[in-house]
Amino acid sequence: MAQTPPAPLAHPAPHGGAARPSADGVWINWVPAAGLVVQDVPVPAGEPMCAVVQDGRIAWVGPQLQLPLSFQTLHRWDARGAVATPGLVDCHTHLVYGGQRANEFAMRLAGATYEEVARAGGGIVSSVKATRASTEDELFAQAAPRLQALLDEGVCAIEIKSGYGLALEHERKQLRVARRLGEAFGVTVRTTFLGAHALPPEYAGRSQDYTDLVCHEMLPALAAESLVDAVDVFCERIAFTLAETEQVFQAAQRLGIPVKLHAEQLSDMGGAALAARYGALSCDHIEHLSADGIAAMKAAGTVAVLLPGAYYTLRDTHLPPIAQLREAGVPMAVSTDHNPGTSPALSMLLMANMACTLFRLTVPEALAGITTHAARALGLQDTHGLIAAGRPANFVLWPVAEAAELAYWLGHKPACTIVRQGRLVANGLGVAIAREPHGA
Ligand code: DI6
Ligand code: FE
Repeated sequence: MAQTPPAPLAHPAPHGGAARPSADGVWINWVPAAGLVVQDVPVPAGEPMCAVVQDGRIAWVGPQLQLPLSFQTLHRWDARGAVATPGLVDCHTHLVYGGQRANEFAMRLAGATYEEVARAGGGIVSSVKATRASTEDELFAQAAPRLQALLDEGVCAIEIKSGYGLALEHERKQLRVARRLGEAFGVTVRTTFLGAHALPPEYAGRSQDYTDLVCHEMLPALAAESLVDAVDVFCERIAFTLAETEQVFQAAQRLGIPVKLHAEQLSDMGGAALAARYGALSCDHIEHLSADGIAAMKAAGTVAVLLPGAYYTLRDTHLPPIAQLREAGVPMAVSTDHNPGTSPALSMLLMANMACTLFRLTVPEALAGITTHAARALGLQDTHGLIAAGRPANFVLWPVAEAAELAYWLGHKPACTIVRQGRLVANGLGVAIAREPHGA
């Protein structure tokens, strides 16, 4: 199939990135959120912590009083007792799309179900029309403020899926916009190819033909352009069958690309067990996940990604099997699932709140869910999701008295101080350089 060679990616950087000041120095006087900080020496309870940032990476983390001599002369940033978390990780989003779907929100309020809206020609396919009709620059301009809203709340890594193009050139457009957003905003973006999201109208009744196109043309072409960090499928009655899902996974495997799955959202399709057999990074939604699915995920080290925004928006009542996941020791991540149909959510803290209130996660589980486990769901467990030596400096200082406040407030965006990719990108706390020794 003849393709116009893609133009080189543009690199406009009006949104931060290298223009922001370096965060190098010693960050003193903060309190770690439990379990999210790996210190280099043991820390007596209540002792203020400090982290050394050098060349944009964390060089050392530990109690302030034990700061190694070699770092004593670096300048200091005084966090004045703020609570620190790693940079948040939003591990499941459909952030790049044309238009919006408030009309469907109204239809559902009038009684239509998500499946009915989809079968009536709304749903994903209506976003496909708007996405196909948009240029790369238009998609960038529409997604930018959404990304900014997430970044303002401390997101330092984000997954962005395709899946509203459903044809090579339009899927490419979405993935290129995702990459450009990462570069322009100075944030880690992991792209996921979700060509198997819905059957495009021109393939109506020809599901196998479209699956073949996804496997044999779209995925190999986009992978060759380095646009695909992972491959996802919507495995569902209204989307792709288990057999079609496996074909896509096989295509990903041939290219050495990791997989993840929209699994058991509306029904138990056996998708999680299949995904686990392919060593999936994550199975997402999983409201209808079975005991077999849980066991397979545990054995494969697959992360369970909980999406309370979609559960809430669809007014779902079938809870994911949280107690069983917890008992099995399957890591649980929490994400926005930002998309125009089922989760127009733009706050990770709100998702943490909903994960607690709707799904009964504990606060530490929810906070690990939006950091450590979310990083694992993207294969970023060695670089993101923990404050630890050797990693790029991505952390957030919060103006709260205790970490539980991060999941407690509803719809409040605390003015935080954010270090992203080693740069001070927001400073709501007004952290200033303090030159006194030991932050006295
Ligand atoms: N599951 C979802 O929650 C979104 N996609 C998916 O596979 C919904 C996408 C949409 O309605 O636009
Ligand atoms: Fe989704």
